[in-house]
Amino acid sequence: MTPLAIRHVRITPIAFRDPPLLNAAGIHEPWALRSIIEIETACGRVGINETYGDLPMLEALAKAAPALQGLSPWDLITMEIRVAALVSPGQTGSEFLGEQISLAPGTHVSKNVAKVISAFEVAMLDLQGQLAGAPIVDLLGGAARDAVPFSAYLFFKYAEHIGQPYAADPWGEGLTPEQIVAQARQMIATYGFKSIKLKAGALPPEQEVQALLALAKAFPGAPLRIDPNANWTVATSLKVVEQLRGVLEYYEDPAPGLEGMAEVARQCEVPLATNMVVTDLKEFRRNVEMGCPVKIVLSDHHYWGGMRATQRLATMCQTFGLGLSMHSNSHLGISLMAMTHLAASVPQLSYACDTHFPWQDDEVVQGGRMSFEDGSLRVTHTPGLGVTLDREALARLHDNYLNTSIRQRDDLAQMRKYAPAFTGEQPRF
Ligand code: GKR
Ligand code: MG
Repeated sequence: MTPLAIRHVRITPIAFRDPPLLNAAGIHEPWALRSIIEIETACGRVGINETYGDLPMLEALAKAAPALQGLSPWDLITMEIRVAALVSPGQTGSEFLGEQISLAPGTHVSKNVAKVISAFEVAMLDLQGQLAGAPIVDLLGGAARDAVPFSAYLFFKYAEHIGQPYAADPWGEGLTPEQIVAQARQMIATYGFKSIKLKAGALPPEQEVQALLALAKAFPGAPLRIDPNANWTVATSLKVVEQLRGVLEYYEDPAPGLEGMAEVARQCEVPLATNMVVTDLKEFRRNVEMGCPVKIVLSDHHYWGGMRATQRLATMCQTFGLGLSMHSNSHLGISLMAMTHLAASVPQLSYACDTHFPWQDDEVVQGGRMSFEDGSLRVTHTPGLGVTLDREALARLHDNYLNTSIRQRDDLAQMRKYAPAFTGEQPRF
C-alpha cells in the first residue's frame, strides 16, 4: 500500500439536541441524527465529512466503505463507480411517498448511491486539499465569492418537547405572528441574516399567512420565502399566494408533486422553488419537459451526489434558465462548511442559502460554533474543508446516539405523542 492509499474508513453516528420544530410531516424529535465520516490514508492523514445518520444510511455507508480500500484520495471517479456497484440504488422517487411526506432525506433509499458518493467525496476532497495545501473551494475551481449568505430559517415551534429530556431551548414558543417576529429578531440579531424563510404547512394556512405578513411589516424589504412542504392543495396554494401578493421572493413547494406545482405555476407570478420535486436528474428532465414550472432548484450536495455533481447541476440550471439555491436539514459545522465551500464555487447561486444551524447548540468541530458576519459565513483558506474534528465532542455526541432509541427520523410518530389522532395525510390544508 502506498503512503497515500486509503486504509481505513470510520463512520461514527452521532445525536445532538434538536428543538420541537413543527413541519408538514409532524414535529422534530428531541435528538437529530448525523454521521461523521473519517477517511484515513496509510500515512495517517484523515479527511472528514458529515452526512445523514439514519439507519438505512449507516447501512449503505457500511456496505460501501470497502470500495475505498487502497484507493488514492484523488481517485473520485473510481470511488463513484465502486460505490454505485456496491450500493443498491433502491426505487426511484422523491420525498412525496404516497399519502405522506417524508422530510427526512437521510432515509430515502432512492438516493442511496448519490448520498454515499457525496459522503465519501467531501472527505476525499478534504484529504486532497490537505495534500495540495489548498482549500476545497480552490479544488472546485476557485471562489466566486469570499463569503456565502444564509437565510434566517424560522419555524413554528413548541416551547418544549413532550417529556423534555434536557433543558428547554432558548427560543421559546413560536406559534403566533408576534412570537415568529420575535424569533426572527433574535435570529437576525445573532447572525445578521438578510433573507427570511418561514417553514409552514404546520398550522392552518390563515395563521401562517398572518405570520408572514407580520414579518413583511417588521422587516421591510427583506426577501421572504414560505415553505409548506407540499401540505397545501393547489386551491390553498393559490389563495395563500394571493394573500401574500408583493411579499414573496419565491414560493417553496406549496403543492404536492410536479403536476401540482405546475398547476400553481400556471396561475401565479411568484417563481416556484423546490427541494421536493426536482431532487435528481430524472426529475430535472421532467421539469424541463413540462416547461419548467419549477424555476429555482434548492440543491443539497448531501443527496445530489456531492459537490462536483452540484456544480454540474448549476450548469444545467444555467442552461435552462433556472435559479439555484441550497436546501438544508438539521446539521452541524462540518456540513455547514462544506455547503459554504460549494456555494462559494458556484457563481450562479444567487439566493441566500438555507441552514438549520441556528437551531443547534451542539458542535463537533474544534473551536466550537462558527460565527457569521452580516448573515454570511466566510470561506476558509486553510487546506481542505478548514475544520478539524473535536474528538471529545465526537465521543459525547456518539454517547448521545447510544443513549437514544431513535434510529430513523420520524416526525410523524413524534407528533402522535402530542396528538394521537394525527394522520400526517397530505395535503392537509
Ligand atoms: O427540518 O423540518 C425540517 C424541514 O422541513 C426539512 O426537513 C426540510 O427538508 O428544510 C427542508 C425543506 O426546505 O423542505
Ligand atoms: Mg423546502
